[in-house]
This record gives sequence, structure tokens and C-alpha cells, in this order.
Amino acid sequence: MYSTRKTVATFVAISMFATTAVNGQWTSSRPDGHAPIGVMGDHMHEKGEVMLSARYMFMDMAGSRIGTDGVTDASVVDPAGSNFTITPIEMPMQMAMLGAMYAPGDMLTLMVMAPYLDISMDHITRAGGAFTTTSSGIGDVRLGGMVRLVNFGRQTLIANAFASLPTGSIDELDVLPISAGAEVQLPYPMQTGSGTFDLMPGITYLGQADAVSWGGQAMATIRTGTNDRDYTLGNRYEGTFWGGYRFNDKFSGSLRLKATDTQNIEGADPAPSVNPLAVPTARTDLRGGTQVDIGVGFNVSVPRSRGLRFAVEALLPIYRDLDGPQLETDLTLVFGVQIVPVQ
Ligand SMILES: [Cu+2]
Repeated sequence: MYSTRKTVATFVAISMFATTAVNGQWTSSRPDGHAPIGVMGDHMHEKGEVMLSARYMFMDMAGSRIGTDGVTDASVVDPAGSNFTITPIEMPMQMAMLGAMYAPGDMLTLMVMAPYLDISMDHITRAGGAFTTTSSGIGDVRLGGMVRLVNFGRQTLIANAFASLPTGSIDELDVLPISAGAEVQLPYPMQTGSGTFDLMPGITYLGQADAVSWGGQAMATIRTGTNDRDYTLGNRYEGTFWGGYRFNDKFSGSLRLKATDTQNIEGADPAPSVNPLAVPTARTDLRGGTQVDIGVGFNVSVPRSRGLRFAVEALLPIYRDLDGPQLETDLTLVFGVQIVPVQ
């Protein structure tokens, strides 16, 4: 047993050394040296490097789902159906996110990301009416670091340690049909922040060969405490794997699988306008669910440009199991530009 282990260990050590000697180190300086643009905190920088980034994300949610089955909007407000008097029918969300990365050393890269959200939600009522609520503003700022755990040839393992600060709003108001023209507290999905200090631990694995690359990331969002409106958003767990193909020194394409599990809300917003009997978005037990998406992306690395990059990724769901009725996410689009002005 011991000798078998020793042989295996020796073999692994030799193959790692051989891989390193033949192929060199994992590098971010190729188009697929960055993950698909929808992945955050995937890559590290070399000592002294600064990277600035801007992302634009569009997410469209339309139609509701109970479990794995889609349901009609009319059935949600039908007295014989789910028995709500109001249901959301569509929710387009846009997000702009500015980011900065800085590597004080080769083993550590620091990162900060600041989102701005623009949310809109269309509803229908049992009485046959329709109305829209909107909210916008700064979301929760994320900051933290990535630590290189091991480098084995052209593979690398990174520990992610981020925190999400409660810079977003949990006090977004708008006029509802029942509020007689007054602005009142909006339900949970219309808020731009969690209201809590959230921990985001994760682990990222990256590998490269000459024409292809691959990677995976697992990340959790763990809420701590209760926010000022007496509730805590559910924790979120994400796992993703991707493969990249480098067409040449400028272009790469990627395919990605992403799974997200979101928990329900604990506690509840005491505002009378967040009425769980009226609308599913006010129900703390109808926020959770599991979704699996397929992503197709492209990265462009502009040659002789001090690390100027453009990237796009589209994600489409292949599996959704929601505590519902809950609006389902049909499409996520992410565009990004990244530049390394200091290297
Ligand atoms: Cu970077």
C-alpha cells in the first residue's frame, strides 16, 4: 500500500515537473487567459499590475414558474389558482459595474467592484389593471482578494475571499395602485442591496493547454445578521465550469455551465405595502430556487494595447426549479471592457 502510494506520488511529481518544464506557467496574457466575462474574480495579476474594468449586464425575467413548470400570468391572479391579486409579469434589469484590480504581489490580487442597478417590474392585477414599478441606484460594493494557493505547471488554484458591503438600498419606494399616489416600500426583488454584510468565499481552478483552456469556480454568498428592515436575504451558492478555445492571439470563444442555488428570505419586511397575501414578490418563501444556465462567450484581446480587452457572454437557462410562483430568468447578457494601464 505504502509503496503504491509512493509510486503514485512520484509519478504525479514527475508529471507536474514535466508539464512545467515543457509548457511553462499559466498565463493571463492570452484572450482566454480571462474567464468568460460573466465570471467574477477568476484571474490574478502579476506584481504591480492594475486592471480597470467596466461591465454592462442585462437580465430579462418574464413569466412565472412553480417548481419546474411554467405557469400563465393569468393563473397566478386567478382566485382558483395561486390566489394572489397581483403578479409580476416581466422584470428587465440592467446593471453597470465598475471594477479595479491591483496585485501587490504575485501571490495576491486585490479587487473592488461597484454596481449600479436599474430595475423595472411590470405587473397585472386580478381586476384587469396593469402597472410598473421602478428602482435604481448603487448596489452592494464587493471587495476582497484572490490568493494563489498552488501553481502546477499550466494549472493554478486560487482562493477567493470577498465581502459584499451594504451600500445598496433596501428602502426603495414607488407608487402602487393601492397607495393612492403615495410612494411606498417596494418588495424584496426591487431593492438594490441586501442590507447586510455578506461574505463571499470561493475557490477558482484554471488550466491551459496551447489552444484550449478550462476552469471552474465555486462561490457562496453568506449573509450575516439581519438588516434594518428585519430580514435577511437567502444565501446563494454558485458553481461554474467553462472551456475556452483560442482561435488566435486576439480571439477566443467559450462554453460555460453555471448552476445557482438561492435560498429563501428569513424574517420579513414589516411594511404594509410588502403584503405577502397580495403579490408573490412579497413572499419570503417564494424567493428560492435552482437554475442551470449554458453560456456562450467571446473574448477579444487587442494586440499591442497595454492589455485592452473586450468580452461578451450570453447565458440561457436549461433547468429552473423555483419556489413559486416566481419570475423566471430567461436571458442574461454581459458585455465587458478591461484595460491594464499600469504593468
Ligand atoms: Cu484583472
